[in-house]
Order: sequence, then C-alpha cells, then structure tokens
Amino acid sequence: MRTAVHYQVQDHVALLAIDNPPVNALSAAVRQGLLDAVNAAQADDTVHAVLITGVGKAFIAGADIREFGLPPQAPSLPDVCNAIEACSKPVVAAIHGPALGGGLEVAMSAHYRVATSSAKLGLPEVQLGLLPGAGGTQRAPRLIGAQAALDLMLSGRHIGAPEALRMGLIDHIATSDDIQLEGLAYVRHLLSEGAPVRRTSEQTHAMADRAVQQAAINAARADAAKRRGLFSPLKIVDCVQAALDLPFAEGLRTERALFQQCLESPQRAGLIHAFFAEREVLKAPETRYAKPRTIQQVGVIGGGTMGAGIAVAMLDAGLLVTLIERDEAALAQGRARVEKVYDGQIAKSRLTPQGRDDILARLSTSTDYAALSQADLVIEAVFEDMAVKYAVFAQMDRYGKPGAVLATNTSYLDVNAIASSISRPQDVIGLHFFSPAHIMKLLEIVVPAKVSPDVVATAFELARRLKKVPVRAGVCDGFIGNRILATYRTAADHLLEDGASPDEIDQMVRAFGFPIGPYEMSDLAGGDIGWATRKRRAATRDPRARYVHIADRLCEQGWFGQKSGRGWYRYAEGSRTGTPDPEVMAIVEAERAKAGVAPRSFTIEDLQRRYLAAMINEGAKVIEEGIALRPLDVDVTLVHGYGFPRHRGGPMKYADQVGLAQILADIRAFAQTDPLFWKPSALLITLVEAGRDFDSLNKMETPHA
Ligand code: T1G
Ligand code: NAD
Repeated sequence: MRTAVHYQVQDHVALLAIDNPPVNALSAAVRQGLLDAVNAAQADDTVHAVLITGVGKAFIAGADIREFGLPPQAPSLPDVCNAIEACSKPVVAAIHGPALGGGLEVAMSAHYRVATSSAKLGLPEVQLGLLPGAGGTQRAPRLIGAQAALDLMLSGRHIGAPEALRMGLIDHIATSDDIQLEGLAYVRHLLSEGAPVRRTSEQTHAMADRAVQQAAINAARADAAKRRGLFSPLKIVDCVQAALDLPFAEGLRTERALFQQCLESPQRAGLIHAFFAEREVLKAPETRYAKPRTIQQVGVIGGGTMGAGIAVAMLDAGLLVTLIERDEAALAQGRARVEKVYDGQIAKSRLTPQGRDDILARLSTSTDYAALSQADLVIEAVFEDMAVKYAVFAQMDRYGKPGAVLATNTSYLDVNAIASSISRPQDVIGLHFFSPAHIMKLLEIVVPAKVSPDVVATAFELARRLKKVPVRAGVCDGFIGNRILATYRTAADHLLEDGASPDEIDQMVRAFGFPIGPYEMSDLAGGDIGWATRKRRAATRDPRARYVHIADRLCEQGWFGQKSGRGWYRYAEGSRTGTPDPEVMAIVEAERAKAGVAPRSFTIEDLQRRYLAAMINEGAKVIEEGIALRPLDVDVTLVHGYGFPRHRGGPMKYADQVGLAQILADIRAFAQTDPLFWKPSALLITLVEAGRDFDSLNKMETPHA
C-alpha cells in the first residue's frame, strides 16, 4: 500500500512528507500517517524539530472532499491539528503550491510557516457549503485578526505568499522553489535562534483590540446575511464570534457543532456536487484519445454582441485574433466594442494603457475573408439566420487553411446542416458562448455527426485556455441549455396565463436562488430575440401544443424590455429596475379571456414545483436522447449559463434531493390538464421504477464517442 506520509529523521529534524496525489488531500490514511509521524517525532529524543511538506504539486489541498457524506474515520483532522500544535518541539510547515482548507489548518497548527513565492493559501470551505472545521475558525483570527480571517473564510479566495506574509499568516518567503531544502534551512535558522514552540491557540496579539474585532465581526455578519440563502457564511461568523468570546477549547467545540450543521445541510451536497461536476465535464470521451490541433491564430466573423466578446476572450487567452465584418462601418463598430471592454478595465485600474495596447496589438480587423487564410480556428457569430450562416461558412470553407477548425456560435440552428453544407464537415463544430462571451464561464461544445474527434479535443483544449467550463452537447434545437430554457420558460407562460403575474413568478425564481426571474431576464436580454425564435419555430410548432400569445402581444407593441423602456416591467429613464405595469396585466387578462382561462391563485410552492418540474423533465429528455452525456452535464450547463443556484447543485441534483418519485408524481398530476407538455421523460420513469436517481448515471462510464 502506498505510504501516505513519509517519515525520516535528518540531522535531528523529523521530515514528514505528505504523498497522496494528485493534491495531497487529507484522506484518512494521510491523517493517520501525520498523527503517527508527529507522535514518533515527539517520542524521539534525537529529534529537535519537525518539518512538514507535501510531495508533488501541492502542500495540501484540504480535507478529502470525497469523504464528506461518508461515515467519519478516525483520527479526525481537529485531533491531528491539535497533536501537531501540542508537539513540544518546533514544528514548521513548508508550503509550496496550494495550502487550502484543512491544508492551511494543518499549517496554522504548526508553530512556524514558510512558503515559496508561488504558493497559494486559502480557506475555501464556504464554496463547498462548509466552514474550516479543524480549528481554522479559531486559529486564523488569532494569527491574522478577525477581519482578515473573515475575509479569507467568507470569500474563499486564494492569496499569494506576499499577501500572506503581510497579514501574518506565514513567517517567511523562500528564495527558491525547492521547498524541502528551503524548509530545512528555515528550521535550522529557527533552531540556531533558539526559537520557542509558538502555539497559535495561545496567540492574542491579533485580537487584542476587542472593539475593532467586534466591529469586523458585525460588518461580516451584515454581509453574510445578504448572501441569498447561503447557510455556511453566517456559521463562519458565529465561529469567529466564539473565537473572540471563548477560550480556545470551547471555541473549538462551537466550531465542531456548527461544522456538523453545515455538513448536514443540503447545500453542502449541492456545492460539492458542483465542484466535482465541473471537473468531470472536462473529461469528454474524445479528450481521452484524440490529440488537439494547435491553435495560435483565430478568426472571428461578426463583431456584434457575441463576436466582439469572443474576440476579447481569445485575446485574453493570448491568441492572435482577426476580426471580420460585412463592411467598414460594421467593422469599426466591432473594433470599438472590443476596445470598450479594455477601456473599461483601465477605468477600473485592472489594466494599464500599455497593457491595453499590448493586447490590441494582437488584434487585426478586415472585411476581406482572405485575411483568415492563416487562422487555426475560425468562428462565426453572424446573424442567427440559416441563409447567412450558409453563406459565411462557404467563405470559411473557401479561405480557411487546410486543417483549420471551423466553428459556429449559433444558439439554436442545426450544426449538422451547417457542416454538411461545406466540403469539410469533419472540421466543423459548434462553440456556443454565452453573453457576455468574455465573462460567462459556460461554453457548450456542440458535436455534429461528422466531426473528427481531434476537433472535439481541440475545442476542449481551447476551453481550458479560455478558462471556460466546457460541456459536450449533441445537436438538437437549442442544444442542452436553450432547449431546457425554452421548456421552463413555456411553463412560466402557462402559469402566467393561468393566473400568476410576471412579478410573482420572478419573485418565486429569485427566492429559489436564481439571480433574476424569466421575465426580468427577457427584459434584460431583449424580448425581440425570443420573438424571432418563436416566429422561426411557428412553422414546425405542434398544433396540439398550448401556445400563450401574451409575449407576442407585448412585442407587437415594441415593448422589448430595458432597451425600449418597457417590456414585462416599466423602466424609468436610465433605471435597470422595473416596476410592475398595469397595462401589461391588462393584456394578460385579455389573453386569458381569449383563451377561455379562468385565472386562479398559486402559492409560491405551486409555482416552484411546476417551474422546476418542467426544467427537470426536459433535462431528463436531453439525457435520454444523448444530447447531454450525463445528468451532471445538465447541472453544469444550468449553473454556469442560466443562473441556477450553485448551492443546489443543478436541476438534476436538486431532483435527486427532492426525490424522483415526487417529481414524477407532480409531472403526472400536471399532465392531467396538459398531457402533451407534461409528457414524462421515459428516463425519469425508468429511474423511478428502478428506485435509482440521476446521480447513479453520473457514475457510469461515459460512452466512447
Ligand atoms: N479532495 C479530493 N479531491 C480533490 C481535492 C480535495 N480537497 N482537491 C482537488 N481534488 C481532485 C480533483 O477532483 C481532481 O480530480 C484533481 O484533484 C485535480 O484537481 C476540514 C472541510 C487544489 C486548486 O476546497 O481548489 O478542507 O478530476 O482538477 O485545477 O476545514 O483542485 O483529476 O479526478 O481542480 O490544478 C477545502 C479544492 C476542502 C480545495 C488544484 N479545499 N481543490 O486545482 O486541479 S474542505 C478545497 C481545488 C476542507 C476542512 C475542510 C483545486 C486545486 P480528478 P483540479 P487544479
Ligand atoms: P449581432 O446582431 O449583435 O451581431 C451580428 C454581427 O454579424 C453584426 O455585427 C453583423 O454586421 C455581422 N454580420 C452579419 N452578416 C455578416 C457577414 N456575412 N459577414 C460578416 N459579418 C456579418 O448578433 P449577436 O447577438 O452577436 O449574435 C450572433 C450569433 O451568436 C447568432 O448566431 C446568435 O444566435 C448567437 N448567440 C447570441 C447570443 C446573445 O445573447 N446575443 C448568445 C449566444 C449565441
């Protein structure tokens, strides 16, 4: 069995090296190994000091997240940390790479800390719905004060060594990256200085001024209360209050109790699911066996809302970009959109004018498609019209160099048809960015039937360079995200016609944890986009399907939302906050009468059950049709592209937490009045009959594409 913690004594220094790849997570074996090693060093009179390091690319990336939710195994991490701190010989933690969560807690329980200049330190437990549960909430304030400790624990951000030194989290920055060597040298220095054992739990300097500490805690509590229903942030504040008010041992007990509450919260399961799901989506089948093509130079066709954002994303990744537009006027606008992003960053002091110029030096613009002849990848973001797409792809086929990847940013159109329209369908792929393209993390990689695997692998590699979260999607109307959006949006319109108001529905969606509701979203994006899609679909819409005309009535009036001053809501000049509009409700009531609908009232729970059931049912259909590989792909898409609250893990994870039998029962009840819209997914029925959940499909080997 692999040794999780290597132990040896060298010149009176016990060297403890944690070796649990890939990131030295504090599994049960590591905890036991650490405890045994500290006890051995304590008992060995030849040992004068202890040095703890990590083998490989990390010091310690925290507790083993895979163990959460499983029966706890001894020794507990708090016990290991207490043993390290209790050691009567100086213990030094030598940090390189990440020292996160339980990893930083181990380091804080040591008596001294040295780090390489590239080390990353943090207490990101809040991002997993947890809190630092191995003494971190008691030791961090004692080392760096309540304000700095709360900042680290509530933001979850990773800080560098210089900032850690400034705040007193570490004592020394190593001059080289050879952490073992640097650690040993620092231990020798401390021994030569006769440095005493310095237990963090006994430190009082950082929290000496009680009024200042209390003010920081009060400010953090007010902040934490605003975080849209998140459970653990307020528990973290309670722990730091205990650190200020209680002796260390009692503070530890408070921390343990509150940690347990976080562990039992469904938010922990949702956030940990999101953590691993984001890593699983990267492992598309093609990435396992196909070699990505090299991408250095990129062509972007269309400099509108999306094209300009895509150009910025590519420039930010260090690529050479050629922007193509129809004519000089449109080209100038496209360039101006790109420059506006960087001017905004200069205004926020996130970029220098020189930095801007260096980036824009990699941007060239033209109206001549021949300028694309050297591009390794060309992506179009022109009008969402098939005829325009065909014309542009014909140009890409004519001017694109052999082996270039040819991509489309279409939101809905048939990528198979686009691919088959040119001579090299094997090089065509969908790269569906989300607006704003240089900010939104999600990238749907739409895989058409004839694409060659190395093009798919190239798309995933590009996503990694753009720091995007890629999700592999099959070809259908709207791929994964927009297809599911269309369904739960339709469910919302049914609720509207049946008696709810836009405001009631939006409030329900926000209360569930989304940043905004569907009607607010429509007003933000512009109702005309959805209107165009509905018109495009009219010819193929199932005549038996219920159709709500309310949105069309508003668009016919030109009420597209914020851009026209009114939509579902009215917007005062320059305001982005809408107020309910009685004229809209008049149109709603008129359409109800036309449809012969007697309006009824809904509880917020009624609204939520229908809205989510529609989302989940369509999500299940997307999986059963193979458009999404697994339920977690749907979850990552909705969390990163559609504002689904991360602490709920995604719609399929949420469905598992509610119970699939309940979801299916709801759908069957709703189908009483509308069997066509509420036709249950066959996959959902199968899982319920088998007593299985969506997560059971996440664990299965993804099919070899
Ligand atoms: N436990 C288990 N597996 C982990 C892990 C962890 N803590 N961290 C990473 N992995 C896996 C990950 O799933 C992936 O696996 C592989 O390692 C490489 O990760 C008591 C309660 C360290 C910055 O929140 O932020 O301590 O996909 O792809 O981009 O107070 O991983 O290859 O199979 O992300 O180089 C707190 C979580 C835990 C840090 C490296 N710690 N990790 O990023 O690689 S809670 C964290 C990260 C805790 C205590 C509490 C990042 C990273 P696979 P990767 P990377
Ligand atoms: P847009 O109208 O803002 O921009 C389209 C640009 O394409 C215009 O600047 C136009 O001049 C240019 N163009 C049109 N025909 C051209 C041609 N033959 N050659 C060169 N340039 C040409 O549209 P948009 O919102 O950026 O959408 C572009 C594409 O991205 C569409 O397929 C859309 O579905 C998709 N998309 C949009 C969003 C969004 O939120 N807006 C999100 C994802 C995907």
